Amino acid sequence: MERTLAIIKPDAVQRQLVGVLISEIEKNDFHIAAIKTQRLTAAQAARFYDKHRAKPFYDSLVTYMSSGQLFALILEKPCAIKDWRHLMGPTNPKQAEPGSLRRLFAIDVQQNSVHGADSPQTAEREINFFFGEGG
Ligand code: DAT
Ligand code: MG
Repeated sequence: MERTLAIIKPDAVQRQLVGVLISEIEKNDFHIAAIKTQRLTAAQAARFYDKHRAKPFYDSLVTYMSSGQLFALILEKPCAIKDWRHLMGPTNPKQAEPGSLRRLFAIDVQQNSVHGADSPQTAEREINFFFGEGG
């Protein structure tokens, strides 16, 4: 069984889409192994997205990700990492296929409603970020 880290981002929480998104997660046969709600500080959001620090959108991304409550989840399924990325759709909702979560719910490329780890290494790092010691 593979594990991945998912986030229901502040734009989705703010629009009361948590239940709908969890319903999609369950319909697609992911097991929710853990879930927590948290509001990141700007410093925590900056650390979470550290690999994007040179990008032009980094400061705006950090402000947005620390702007409100989010939900972090550990999802379990065979091929959880790939399957969750597929269900989310690409980063930019305009490029997402119908039925993908970002196509259905995202506001724009930044406020794109959901996050998913992109590799086994990232999944372990991000699970540890939210659910590890001191998380
Ligand atoms: P993903 O969330 O699909 O893994 P990413 O890791 O490339 O995408 O980027 C992380 C987040 O940064 C993304 O969910 C939203 C934001 N972002 C990415 N590209 C952006 C852009 N061109 N303009 C604004 N925000 C962007
Ligand atoms: Mg990414």
